[in-house]
Parts: sequence; structure tokens; C-alpha cells
Amino acid sequence: MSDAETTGTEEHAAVIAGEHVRPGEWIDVVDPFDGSPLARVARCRAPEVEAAVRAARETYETHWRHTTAQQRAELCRALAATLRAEGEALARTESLDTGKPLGQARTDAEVAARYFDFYGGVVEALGGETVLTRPDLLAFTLREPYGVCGHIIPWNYPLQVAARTVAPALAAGNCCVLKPAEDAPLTPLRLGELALAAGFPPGALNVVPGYGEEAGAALAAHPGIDHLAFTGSREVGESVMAAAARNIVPVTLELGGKSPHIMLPDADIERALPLIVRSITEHAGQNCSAGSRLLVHESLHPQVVAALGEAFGALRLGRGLDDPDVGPLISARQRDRVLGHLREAAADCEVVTGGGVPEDAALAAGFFVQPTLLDGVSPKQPVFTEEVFGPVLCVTPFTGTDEAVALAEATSYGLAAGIWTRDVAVAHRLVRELRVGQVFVNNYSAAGGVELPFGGYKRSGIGVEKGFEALREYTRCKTVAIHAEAGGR
Ligand code: TXE
Repeated sequence: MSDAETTGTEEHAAVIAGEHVRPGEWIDVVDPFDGSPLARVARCRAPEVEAAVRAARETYETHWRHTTAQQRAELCRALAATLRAEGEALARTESLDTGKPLGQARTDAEVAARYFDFYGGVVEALGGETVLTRPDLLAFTLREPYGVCGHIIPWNYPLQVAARTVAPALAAGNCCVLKPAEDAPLTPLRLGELALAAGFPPGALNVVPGYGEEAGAALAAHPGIDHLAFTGSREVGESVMAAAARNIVPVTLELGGKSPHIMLPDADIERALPLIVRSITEHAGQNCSAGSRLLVHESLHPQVVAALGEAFGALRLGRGLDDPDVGPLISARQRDRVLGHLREAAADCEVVTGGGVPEDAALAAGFFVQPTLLDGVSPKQPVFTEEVFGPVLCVTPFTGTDEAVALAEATSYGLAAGIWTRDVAVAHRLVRELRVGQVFVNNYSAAGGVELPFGGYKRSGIGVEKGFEALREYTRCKTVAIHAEAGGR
């Protein structure tokens, strides 16, 4: 789909058992830049989820579980090539659907292809272990797929997160049912079509768009699902886990963060500041590992706030396809959520820049929030501890390193942290002390490489996505012990 082709009434069907399925009801998808209609997608409910789970099971039992890792690897690499061939169109669709700057959407399309390349590359190296027990026993472990995996994903990185979660699952030998978010379902649906085009069998990857309480809840509760992966809000993560518990099904949960940067007195400020700005303004801060808090040593505080104020003020807002620095938020609901946080915060800290909606009339119809710098934020304020999911950076000065660690730890999240120092010993100490799933020293890679495992500590989640680790996440361990003496003498 290109923007020229977008009529607002194009209908995108679900992909179930290799067929386009139209349940008869539609969800309107809007352009976050101006709220205009973009497309309509199938509104799946329990019957479509049922059909998708059945299709995945059928394909798993009759075909997929009998394939070799090499065959699956070849298909993954073929899909990576297909994604690359359609990369520009995917990026434009992603930019339109989510509002994100085109350059970022291009990165998303390339990263999605990388996931299939990567898991196609490493799955053949997935093996078990031989275990030494007794001389008469040959004991070893096998890594086996779960069977049918359910994947519920959010709207912030639809294509990347879809690929991130289904690529290792498919490569490891599972069949998948993917439920995209109602706010941005277009590229995950296209992924379902492209998987078929690349040669995946019908039923290996089924895509059922729909509302969370309808399609999402039906998928989470379905007894035919063997593993559930969810990325989204903590509240829904809890309900998905509760539904999985009723079927005794393992979950992978990725539930966001409130990630700090810790800037020590010897930090390379010139290197740090652009990366800190990017970490909270990429996709307008709607990023689970957004660097949303800056804990800065008091000696650097005035200088850093002044420089950040200037950098935030210079950011260009606009339509995603025009590749601005910052696009709109995904929806009016998300914008209002962020504005609510800002209203509450403003009374107890200094709003250095931003703080509301842009004045530019050209942006008035869109879901924009100004990039906002809040200074002197106290750890008691909700804006310091709660995920805002918008372009809002909280600055808090500290005196000693212990205080910095205590501030960093003062939230229930533990997804990521950035450390800025030239002192290797201090960096190493902080790496060990911070209860977060990923620590970046003198860099901050919100998108990260596909090779790096990614998961949350504390209430940020359970389990690991990305990297080789994810292949373990989507397989289980079977122990085999063979008595080696029988018949041997
Ligand atoms: O998320 P939801 P929302 C955080 C972020 C944001 C907040 C709310 O703080 O402000 O969550 O966003 C599906 N059973 N993150 O409301 O509702 C839904 O259809 C099963 C962090 O948009 O959690 C969508 O596919 N599924 C984050 C997915 O859950 C249900 C990314 C996520 O939507 C469901 C997004 C239900 N009852 C938001 N209800 C991250 N970790 O990156 C909804 N869903």
C-alpha cells in the first residue's frame, strides 16, 4: 500500500490457514497525523481465533513438526529476502499507520528482515546437551518446539515486534497465531501474506486482527495454545498471564519500563546528549525501552539541562512520511494519557520546554505532544515512576553514586539503563547493581541489535525475546536416557 493508494476504505482481511478471512465486521484504522481514515481491518473474535488455532495445530501436526531445522532456516531466509524486496512499501505503510518518521520505519522494516535472517542462521545450531550420569546410560536433552504459540503485540513497533516474536517461534518449529494491535495492524497482516509468498505452509503463521478484549482475550484463554508471548501494558500482561495460568501455559511478557540514564561527573557529554535525546524522542517516546529519566550528577546539572532544553526546542514535528524528528502519538487516547501525566507533573517540577500540544495549526488535527523536558523531578512524583509512553524526559540531579543507584531503582520497572562515565570500575559496579534486563554503557540502543537478548527484570516482564536466547524461550527441554548395556553383552 502506498499513501497514494490509501482510500481509507481498503479492507484488510485476516490471514487464517493461508486464506483471507473476512468476518463481516471491520475496525477503522486512522492516520495519527490528522485522524483521517486509513483503512479497515477485519474485526476477529472468538470464532476466527478458534479457526486460526485449529489451522496452526493442523499445520504443526501434519507438516511443520516433521520439517528439519535446515528446511525452516531456508524459509526464514526466503522471508527475509521477501521483506527486503518490499521494504520501502512496508516502511511507508508502517509510517502511515503508526505516525512514526519514515526513516525510523525504514529501520523497522530492515530489522524485521534481520530477525528472519538471524533465526534462519542460528536455528541449525540449536541443540541439547549430553549429560554425564552413569557409564551404562547415554543421557541427553532435546530442545523441542511447544507446538502452537500465541503472540499478542502492541502498536508501537508492529512490524518489528511481530517479526521479533514469530521469527524465533517459527524457526524453532512452532506454528503461530499473531494478534496485532487494533491501532496499527497493517504491517503484521502483510507479514502474514508475505510468509505465504515466501513459501511457509498455510497455517504456519495466522494473523487475526481485532480488539484486545475480543480477539486478544480469546487467544490468551484458548486451551489449544501451548505458549503465549505478550508485549504491551502491565495491566493486560497480568490478565494474559492469569488466562495462561488456567491452561498451565508458559508466558513471555514484555511490559514496558521507566529506564534511567545515569550521567556521572566524568561523562562524555557531547556523545551522550544526542543519544539521550534520541532515546526519549524516537517514535515520540512510545518505546518500551525509552530512556525516560535522566539522573545527572549535580556538577553537570545546569549545563546539561540548558543543552537539552535547546535540543528539545529544535526538534521538528511533522507527518511521518515527511521524516520529521518526532511524529504524532498513536491515538487521541494515548495523547490524552500523556497530557494527563504532564498536567499532574507540572505543579511539582519545572517544565523547561514543551509541556502540552504544539501550537502549529498544521498539526492541530493530529495526536501530537510537544517534546517535553521536566527538571527537578522528585522520585515521589508519579511521572518519575510510571511509564508515560510519550516524548517526556524527567531530569533529577544526584550527589553520590549510591544515591544515583537508589533513584534508578525507585520504580517497579527494570527494563533498561544507560550509564555515562569514563570510569570502567564505576561502570562495572553499576552494571552489577542495577536490576534491569539490559545496561548500555556510553551508548543507548533503544532499538538494539537482533542478536542481543532482551527482557525485563522486576515488573517489566518475564522471559527473553531476541538473540539466541529466544530460541530457548520457544522450545522446551526433553530429557532422554538410554540404557546402553541392554543387548550389548
Ligand atoms: O496497551 P494494551 P495500550 C504501555 C504504555 C501505554 C500503555 C497502554 O505505557 O501507555 O501500555 O497502551 C491487546 N486480552 N505499553 O492500551 O491494551 C491489544 O489489543 C488480550 C507498553 O495500547 O496492553 C494490543 O494488541 N489482549 C508497550 C496489546 O494487547 C489484550 C507497548 C497491547 O495493548 C487485551 C504498548 C485483553 N484483555 C503499550 N486488552 C511495550 N511494552 O512496549 C488489550 N489487548
